[in-house]
Amino acid sequence: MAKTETRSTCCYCGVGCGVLIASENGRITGVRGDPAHPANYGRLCSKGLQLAASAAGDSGRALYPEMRPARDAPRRRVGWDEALDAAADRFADIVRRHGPDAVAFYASGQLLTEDYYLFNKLAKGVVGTNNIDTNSRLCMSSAVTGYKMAFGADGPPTCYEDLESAGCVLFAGSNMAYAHPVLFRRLEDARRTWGDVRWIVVDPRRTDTAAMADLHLQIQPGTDVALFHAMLHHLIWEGLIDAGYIAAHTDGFAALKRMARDYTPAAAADICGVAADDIVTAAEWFGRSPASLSLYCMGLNQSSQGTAKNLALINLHLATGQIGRPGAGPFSLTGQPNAMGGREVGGMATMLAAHRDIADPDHRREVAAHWDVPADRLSPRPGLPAVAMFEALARGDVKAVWIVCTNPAHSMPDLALARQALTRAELVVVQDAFADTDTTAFADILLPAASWGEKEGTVTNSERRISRVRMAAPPPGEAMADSWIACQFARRLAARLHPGEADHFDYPDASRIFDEHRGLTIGRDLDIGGLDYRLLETAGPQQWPLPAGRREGQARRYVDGRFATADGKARFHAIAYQPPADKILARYPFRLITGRLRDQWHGMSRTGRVASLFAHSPEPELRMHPEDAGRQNLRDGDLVRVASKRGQWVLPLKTDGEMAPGCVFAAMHWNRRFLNSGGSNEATTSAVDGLSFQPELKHAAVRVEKAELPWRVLAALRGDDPPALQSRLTPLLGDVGYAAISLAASDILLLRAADAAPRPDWLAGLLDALALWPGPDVLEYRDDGRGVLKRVAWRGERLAGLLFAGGAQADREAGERLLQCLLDDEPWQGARLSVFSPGPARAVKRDRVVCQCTQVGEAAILDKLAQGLDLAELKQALGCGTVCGSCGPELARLAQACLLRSA
Ligand SMILES: Nc1nc2c(c(=O)[nH]1)N[C@H]1C(S)=C(S)[C@@H](COP(=O)(O)OP(=O)(O)OC[C@H]3O[C@@H](n4cnc5c(=O)[nH]c(N)nc54)[C@H](O)[C@@H]3O)O[C@H]1N2
Ligand SMILES: Nc1nc2c(c(=O)[nH]1)N[C@H]1C(S)=C(S)[C@@H](COP(=O)(O)OP(=O)(O)OC[C@H]3O[C@@H](n4cnc5c(=O)[nH]c(N)nc54)[C@H](O)[C@@H]3O)O[C@H]1N2
Ligand code: SF4
Ligand SMILES: [Mo]
Repeated sequence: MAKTETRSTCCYCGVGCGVLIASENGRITGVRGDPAHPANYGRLCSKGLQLAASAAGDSGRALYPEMRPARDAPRRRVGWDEALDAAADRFADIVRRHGPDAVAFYASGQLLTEDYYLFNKLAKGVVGTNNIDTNSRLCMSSAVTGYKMAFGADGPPTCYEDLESAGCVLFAGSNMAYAHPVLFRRLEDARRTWGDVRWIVVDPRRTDTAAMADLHLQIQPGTDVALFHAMLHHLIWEGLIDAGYIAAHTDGFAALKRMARDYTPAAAADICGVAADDIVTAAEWFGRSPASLSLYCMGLNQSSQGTAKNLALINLHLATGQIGRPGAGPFSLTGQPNAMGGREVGGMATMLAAHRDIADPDHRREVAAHWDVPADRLSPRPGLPAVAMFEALARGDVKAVWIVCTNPAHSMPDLALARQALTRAELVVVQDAFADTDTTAFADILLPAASWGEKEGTVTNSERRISRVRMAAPPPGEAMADSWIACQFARRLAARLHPGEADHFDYPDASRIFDEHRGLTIGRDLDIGGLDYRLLETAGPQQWPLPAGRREGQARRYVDGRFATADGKARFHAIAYQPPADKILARYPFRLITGRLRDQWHGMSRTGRVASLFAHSPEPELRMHPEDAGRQNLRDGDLVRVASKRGQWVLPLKTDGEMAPGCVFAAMHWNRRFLNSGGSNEATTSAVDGLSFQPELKHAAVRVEKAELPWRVLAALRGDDPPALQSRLTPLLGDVGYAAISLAASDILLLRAADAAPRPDWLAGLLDALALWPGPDVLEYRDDGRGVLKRVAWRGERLAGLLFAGGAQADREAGERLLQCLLDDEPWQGARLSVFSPGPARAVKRDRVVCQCTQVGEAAILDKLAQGLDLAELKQALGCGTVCGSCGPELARLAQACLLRSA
C-alpha cells in the first residue's frame, strides 16, 4: 500500500471532529484536522493531534482471543471459533437454566452506531432480555431523561452554529476548555468577533473555563437546582418571562411558579454558597439577552438530582422562550464520541430502538417485526441500569456479563462493588482493543477488538450530526471489528437458543447494518430515512432528522414551538432541591469532586501510552484549598489518604486556590495500571438519580488525612519500550502502600512508591522487573542500617536509569535532582561516583508543560509574564498557544493571575 489519506472522525470526545488519517504500508502515520468537517473545520485539540500515537499505537493491544480453561486458571490463547463457541455455550446454558434476565451486556458510547445496533438486537432480539446497559448510564442518562420529560423526545434542539450566535452563554457543570476544546475555540472566536457576549459559568471549581467567564457562580456541589429555581424566581418577578410562549407552547407553568416563590435569590444564596446579587445578575443576563444558550455536562448529569438539574435548567429556557431560535436553547454536550448513536439505536436497559419505549406493546411489536423475530421475544420487563446490573452480578442474580468497549473495573462508582460483581459472576466476557485494562484482569474470555482507524461505521456527535468512521489500517494480530464479533456470537447463540430460526446477523458490510437501523427510525422524531452511506460519501456528515426526500438534515429542532409530546406542548417540571446523597459528617468532612484532565482520556488505555499527554498533569494529585490544607498540617507533595465509607486511596496533595474550602478534587483517570488502587472511584458512591439511574460521580463525602508512609522509592528508567516495562511493573503496584507510574518522556518510565517501613522483599521484585543489576554500568550505594539503597545506571556519559529507596528527606531530594539530570539527558560532569555525593540542598520542582504543541513549560511562561509581557506578547515570544489552542484558557488564566499579583 502506498501513502494514503482516509477521511474519518476523532474517537475521543463528543465534539466529533473530522480527521484525515495518513497511512503508509498499512500503518497509521499521522492525523490532521479535516478542513471540510462542519464540527471543527480543520481544527484539532491536544488529544486529537496525538491520535496516531495514542489510538493507533500498537503497545498493549489485545491480539488473540484468550480463555481460562478452568475457573481460576490463567487465560491461554485460543482460536476465534473456540472462544466464540464456548461463550455461546455458556450463555445459552445460563439462559436455559435461569432465564434470559440471568445474562447481561455492558456496552459503551464509544462503540460505533452499527456495533451498538447489533448488541442491542442481540440482547433484545436473540436473548430476549433488556439487560443491556452502557457507560452512557454514567454519562448522559440524566440528559436523556430531562429531554424526554420536557420535550417528549430525546436529543438536543440546538446545533454548533448556535455557539456563534448566542449573546449569553451559561456553562453549567461543564469544563468545556478541557472536555470539548474545539467547541470552546469556536466560542472564543465568537466572543472575540462580537465582543458583547456574556459568559456565566456554574461550577464549584474555578476551572480554566470558569476563569474566562464574566461571572463565575462557584456554587456548593450539587446545589444547581436551587440556583436555577432562584434565577427563575427573579425572571418571574421582574417580568422577564415570555408569557406568550408559555401559553402557546408549554404546560405546567402554574405549579412551577408556585414552587419558585420559595426560591428567592437570598434563600438560594444560602444553599448554594454564592452571593444573591450574582444570582440576580445571572438571571438578568440570561433573561435579557436576545439569545441565551446553555451548555451543560457532567456537573449536572452525574448527580442524585441529575434529572432535576436538567429540568430546572430547561425550565429557564421554556419560561423565557429561549429555544428554537439561532443562539438559544439548552444544549447538552455529549461526552463520548457516540453517546448519541447509542441513544438512537436504543442500546440501553430502559429504551427500545429509535426512541421507542419498552413498556409500549406496539413499540415492541414494531421492533420485533423489523428484526423478524416472534413478537413475544422482546421482553416487557425493563432491564437493569448499570449500577443495578453490577449489584445483581454481585448478588449472583445475573450470572454472565459481556463487557464491550468500556472499563467498569475503573469507571464504575464504588469499585469494591464492581470488583465483587466481576469476581462473583460465573462468566465474564471482555471485548476490548487493549489487553491490560483493569477489567480485562477479570475476563474469563478476552476477545481482541479492532480499534479506531481499523474499522468502518458511523458516529453521531453532540449536535446530532452523523459522520463516517473509516478504516485506514488493518487491525493487529487476530483482532476483529466489534461488529464482526457481535454477529459471530449472535449467530452462534441464536442457533443454540432458537434452532431453525433464520440468520438475522448476516451483513455484507457496515452500510447494510446502518440501513437496517435507519429503517427503524422512519416516522419517528429522529427519522433518518433519507440518509445512507452514499449520501454521507457525497454530501458529508449530516444532522438528524433527515427523512426521505430531504437533501440535508435539520440544524435546529422545535423552531415552530411544537414539541414531541402528544399535544405538542413542552412540559415544565417543578422538582424541589434535594442535597446530594452522601451526607457531610464530622468523620467525612470534605466533598470529593471528580472530573477530567485536559490531555487524558478516561482510563488512559490509549492516551496513557503517550508521554507528551502526561506533560500537562504528570502525576496524580488531590487538589485542596490552601486553608483546608493548613488546618490539617498538610503540605504540597504530602501523600494523603482519601477515604469514604466505601473505600480509600492514596495520592499526593496539591494545594490549589481554585478549589473552594471544603471541596477537594481528583482526576478520574488514574487506575491500577498506574496506581496501587483503582483511583477516585474507590471512594465514590453508587447512589443514583431516581429517574435516570445515573450515579452521583460528582459528590462523595470523604476524609483526607496524611498517609504516614515515610519509606520512599523513586525509580526512572530510560528504555526503548516503556510500555513493556510498565506491564512488568503493574503487577507489583497493588502490593505497596503507594505507587504511581507515569511516562516522564517518550523513553522514560517513572515510578514513585512509598510504604510505612522499608520493604526489602518488594524492592527485590522491583529491581528484578527493572533489571537494574550492579555491574560495570550500574553503580550502587547501600546503607542497610538506614534502609537506603541507591542504584544509578549509565549509558556512556549519560544517566540511563536510577533507583533511590530510603526515608530521609535529603535522599529524596538527591533522587529528584538526579531525575532531573536523567530528563535533561546532558553528559555527566565529573566522576561517576559523585552521583551519590550530597548535592546542593535545594529541592527541584519538575516543570509542567502547559503547551503541548510547542512543549513550552510553566516556568518559562511565568518568567516572561514576570518580565511584564501581556498575553499576546507571551504567545509571540514563546509560540505557546498558537497551534491547537488547547492551552489558551490556561495561558489567559496565568496572565490574569500575574496581573492581579502585580496590581
Ligand atoms: N480531556 C478529556 N475530555 C473529555 C473526556 C476525557 O476523558 N478527557 N471525556 C469525555 C466525556 S465521556 C465526558 S462525559 C465529558 C465530560 O465533560 P465535563 O462534564 O465538562 O467534565 P468533568 O470534568 O467531568 O466535569 C465538569 C465540571 O463539573 C463540575 N462540577 C462538579 N460538581 C458539580 C455540581 O454539582 N454542579 C456544577 N454545576 N458543576 C459541578 C466539576 O468541577 C467540573 O469542572 O468530557 C468528554 N471530553
Ligand atoms: N469518578 C468518576 N468516574 C467516572 C466519571 C467521572 O467523571 N468521575 N465519568 C464517567 C463517564 S461520563 C464515562 S463516559 C465513563 C467512561 O469510562 P469507560 O467507559 O470505562 O472509559 P474508557 O477508558 O474510555 O473505556 C473504553 C474501553 O474501550 C477500549 N476500546 C477502545 N477502542 C475500542 C474499540 O474500538 N473496541 C473495543 N471493543 N474496545 C475499545 C479501551 O481500551 C477502554 O478499555 O467513566 C465514568 N466514570
Ligand atoms: S475536540 Fe474532541 S473530537 Fe475534537 S479533536 Fe479534541 S478530542 Fe477529538
Ligand atoms: Mo462520559
